[in-house]
Amino acid sequence: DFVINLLKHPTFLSMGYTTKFIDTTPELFQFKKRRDRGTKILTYIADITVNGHPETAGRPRPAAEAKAPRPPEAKGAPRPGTRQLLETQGPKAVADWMLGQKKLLLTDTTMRDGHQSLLATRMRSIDMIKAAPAYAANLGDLFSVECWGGATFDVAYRFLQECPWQRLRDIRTAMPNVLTQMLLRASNGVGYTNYPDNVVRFFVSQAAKTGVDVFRVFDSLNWVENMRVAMDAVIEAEKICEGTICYTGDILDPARAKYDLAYYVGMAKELEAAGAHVLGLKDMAGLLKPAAARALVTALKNEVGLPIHFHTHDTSGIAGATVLAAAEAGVDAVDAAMDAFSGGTSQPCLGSIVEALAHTERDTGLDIAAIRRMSNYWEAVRNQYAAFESGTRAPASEVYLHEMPGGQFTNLKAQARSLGLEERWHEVAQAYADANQIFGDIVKVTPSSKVVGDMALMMVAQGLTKADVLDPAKEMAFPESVVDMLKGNLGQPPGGWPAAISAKALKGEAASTERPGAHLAPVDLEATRAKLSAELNGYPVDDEDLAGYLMYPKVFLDYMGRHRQYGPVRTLPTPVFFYGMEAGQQISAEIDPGKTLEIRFQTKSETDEAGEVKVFFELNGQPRAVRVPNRS
Ligand code: BTN
Ligand code: 3PY
Ligand code: ZN
Repeated sequence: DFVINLLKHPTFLSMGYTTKFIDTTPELFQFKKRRDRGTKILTYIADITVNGHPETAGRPRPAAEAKAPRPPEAKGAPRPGTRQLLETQGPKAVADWMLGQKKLLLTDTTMRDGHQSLLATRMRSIDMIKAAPAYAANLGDLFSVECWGGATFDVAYRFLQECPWQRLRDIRTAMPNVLTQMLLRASNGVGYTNYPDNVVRFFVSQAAKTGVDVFRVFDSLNWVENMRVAMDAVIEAEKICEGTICYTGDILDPARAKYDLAYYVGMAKELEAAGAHVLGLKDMAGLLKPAAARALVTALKNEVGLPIHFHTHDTSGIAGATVLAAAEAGVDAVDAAMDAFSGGTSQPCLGSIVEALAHTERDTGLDIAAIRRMSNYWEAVRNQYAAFESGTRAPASEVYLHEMPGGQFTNLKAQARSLGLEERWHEVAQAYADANQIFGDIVKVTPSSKVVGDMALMMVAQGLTKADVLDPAKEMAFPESVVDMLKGNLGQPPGGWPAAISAKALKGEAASTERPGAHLAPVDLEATRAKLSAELNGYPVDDEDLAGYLMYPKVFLDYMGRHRQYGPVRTLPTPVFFYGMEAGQQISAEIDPGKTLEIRFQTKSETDEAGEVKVFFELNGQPRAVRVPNRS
């Protein structure tokens, strides 16, 4: 009959997948679909309530008395900001505006690097989107809000069961006046490997359409040649191209002459010639010391005509001083994280930078009271993610030894723990430094940093010294990522790869010195879309889905499979997403604008003979029960 036909209809079968169907689905389907999504979301809550979330098992729990985060009130309508300047006059006008003023401009990194560096990238979209109206209304003088890219893209699909594109769209809608900023790993997109040129172009074009305004583009070996495809795509989309230098070594240390002042000035000129609108200076590990910042920023301001945007990490505890030195030397913009998400492996403290510069030539003009209110919200948000805290308690000058990026530090620590090497962390740090020297002293940032980390863990696990690794007579199996990098698949470092380690790891296999994208065949986008759609029972694959799949095929498919089972779980409050519900608790989940589910958890049964638990809810006042397996 009609209902059966409807259920078998390919469009209906596929509906469970999408998060965008209100735009595309005829009214006819609305009722059935809504009920269906209700059941899915109850199934998720029931499963987590009975079995717990695999990601928080055995981890510290948020304090029982922790307050629910309440975003600050948005005071008044948003005033036109940097976004309107970009929209009306284009990227060059934004760059000129940056150069033409004395204020130190600030980017807030809380929604990207802040939680990537402190909470293993686990912040959920709902916690960001709730803050966005207050940013628009009260903090419209920020230069930009970094809220996309880096590791957030795959973590959203992989661990948070949500669509990264939807996050971007929602933030953009709720914050229409401040520039949104993303971190793009050039030819590595938001992944760990070089993608074909047409995939990089497709990804950038879609990111621009969905809502990214500023693209910070870097290459993990500082190879400008390998940045051009991504930079050109940003320029073509008429968005702001922040061509970026990754900082490593120490320009003031004669023993690290490979990366001296002349090296950075030379790279800056290459980026300027490649069409960058803004020059990014990305100190991903927090190695730039105050005196070096003064020298570097002064030289860059003298030698290139672009505004300079400085990014650092506070792992050593001294990043605030570096920011102030850079500001004195005339840097145009800097990154900082809202107080509650600052310090340690994250960015320096935004509120303190604002205070330090108040009533000086570089006064930021930002409303410090608005910053405090926003940070209070972020403090309550952070409390919900206790399971993902790294436990790092103090600044560490050891960062100048190992040079690990802030975003990698806690990850590598967790990897070391899982290999039983947690007690030997300081050996891992030394091995990381040794592995860097084995590769000829390279820039370490995603994905090159992961390769150095893999090598370091292998050295500690197998008790290998740098001399052992370099000894041609000593046999060993190198990590796959090391072999891949030495083959040239991430590109070329300055001076090329050292001959000795290449010969040993590649065992005579040839290495390429070409740009990897030059010999990667273009992907047939329409054929891929058709194949993916077929694999998903006819689900209409749009450009965002396709771009996500092209970056991470398996991660995307797994996400879609879980989405079909659990529905729009991104709308659940964070404590419910990670811990389920308490008997008698009631929550609201806004599954579409204006369409809210009222969910009350009543009770659950004992586990039956089939190993299942029956979980009783009220959904919008109606009793509902779902059964889930007891896997605990
Ligand atoms: C993951 O893939 O590890 C995280 C995504 C959530 C998986 C869901 S959570 C409810 C259910 N229980 C599990 O053990 N996996 C799924
Ligand atoms: C990333 O690529 O995710 C980074 O944060 C690099 O610093
Ligand atoms: Zn960073």
